[in-house]
Amino acid sequence: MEFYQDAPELKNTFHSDPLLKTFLQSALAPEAFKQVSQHLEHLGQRAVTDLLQFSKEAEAQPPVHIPYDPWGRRVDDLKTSNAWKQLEIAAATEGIVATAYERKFGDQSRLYQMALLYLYHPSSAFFSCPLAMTDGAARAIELYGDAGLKQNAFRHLTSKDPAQFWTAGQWMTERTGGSDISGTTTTAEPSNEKLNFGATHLLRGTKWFTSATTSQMAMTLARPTGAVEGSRGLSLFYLELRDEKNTLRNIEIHRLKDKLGTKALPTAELSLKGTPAQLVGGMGDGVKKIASLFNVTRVYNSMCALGQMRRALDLAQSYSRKRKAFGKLLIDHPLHALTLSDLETEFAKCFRLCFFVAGLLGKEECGTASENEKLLLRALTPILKLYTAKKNIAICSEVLECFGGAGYIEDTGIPRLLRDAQVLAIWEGTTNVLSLDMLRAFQKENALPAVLEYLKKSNVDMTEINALLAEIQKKGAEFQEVSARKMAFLIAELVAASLV
Ligand code: MFK
Repeated sequence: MEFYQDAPELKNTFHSDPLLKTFLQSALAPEAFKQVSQHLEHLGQRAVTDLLQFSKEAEAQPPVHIPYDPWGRRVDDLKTSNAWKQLEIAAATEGIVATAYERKFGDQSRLYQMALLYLYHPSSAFFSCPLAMTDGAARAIELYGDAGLKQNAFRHLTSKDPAQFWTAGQWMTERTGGSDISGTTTTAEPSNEKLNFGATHLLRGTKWFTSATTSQMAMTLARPTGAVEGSRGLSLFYLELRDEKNTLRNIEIHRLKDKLGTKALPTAELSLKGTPAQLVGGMGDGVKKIASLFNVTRVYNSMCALGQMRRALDLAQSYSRKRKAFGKLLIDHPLHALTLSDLETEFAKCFRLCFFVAGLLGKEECGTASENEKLLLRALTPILKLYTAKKNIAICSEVLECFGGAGYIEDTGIPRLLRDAQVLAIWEGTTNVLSLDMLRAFQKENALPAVLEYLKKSNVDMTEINALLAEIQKKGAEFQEVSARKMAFLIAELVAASLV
């Protein structure tokens, strides 16, 4: 009889994740744990049944940009698959964003919501990306929005009703830069005319990356008339992309980006041609205000990396129990077993870090964080994001290898893990930009003492970090900058060790 290899198998991703269960059991009150675990059990089942199927279908039917109607009128329609729409419906009904704002379990609601995201992401074909921006926009509106935004947009962003649910885009990147946004050329001209949805300005400019351009609203940066050059002159704006007839509001879509991965996610390049927009939180401080948004999306980025690591490892673990080589299962080869066990150790470090930071975020949002916890959150957010993104790439690459040649073949689904992993190290800030953001937190907000105090209390071995800090003290600012990345990884390792 001919030999055919059995495929790896996925089981309910909540049941098959002892780390998640144990963590939540220790972090939540018994009644909260009971309710949360029931929901996660349900989502864990969907993650290996209908959602998994939708994610495969969405990947197989990527979005299409239709610039003109048959008669030559500019329409800029973005067609997405039915599966992509189903993933949005599931996100709304499962409350992947809403759970964080219902705050049913007070400051522990973020843990619940992030656990949902962690299970949802690997079977979402990156619908998690629009959700990240949706959550970030909800947070920015909570902090800076007026009553109108809170009653309207915020209510949609945090709805569990698919008919009411909105997603948001975050449009920062222009041709001049994604990391350095000081060269933003989009202008905002005040308008005396009565505009829709409380819009105050008309925006003109080009946005180079706008993910989830099918979203109903976006937060963006623009330079109001008369504002200074550089990032100091930028303000934060809210806009609704389409009018009642579903026509884009003076927005022209140039094209969809042909990306390395995240193929189901519509990411467009577009021009704003007098697009109505509402100033959020008053004039100026645009970067600072949009930071409230990207600090949330950075935690999402890490949770997505974590979910993806888990999925990759689940597949490799299953395969190692189905695939035989040299007369025995892969898992019975000590070297293969050790490789998997080392990857699990790396995953576990990321898991602890992710949920630690999610816990701090929940406390900050609910006003229960101490001053030191706020500083810890500020410093650890970029550190977590850069660390988990890199670990995910390394784990996905190694898992691909665990499948041998099959891991290199598209229709096994394994190569997509690696392609998609790569975006997480870029999206919402590269490793170096985030390392420098950690330094910004140390310098501008004096967050280093809070980090050191936390580490000291945790009794981790601080020899290496103390030596690095002493060297920086001696050699000065330039050396501090080139050491930023090393320091970020070192702190990530120490905090992870403190959480064992
Ligand atoms: C999922 C699929 C995706 C599909 C494909 C997408 C591909 C990728 C597309 C992209 O382009 S992703 C890239 C997105 N870009 C970013 O995430 C931005 C990265 N850059 C940074 O984070 C820079 O550090 C930053 C733009 C913030 C630097 O800007 P500035 O203006 O030079 O910073 P500055 O002057 O230090 O900070 C201005 C204010 O904001 C300061 O406050 P003050 O006015 O009170 O002094 C800062 O403290 C504050 N700030 C900056 N970063 C902050 C922050 N506050 C809190 N948290 C932060 N992280």
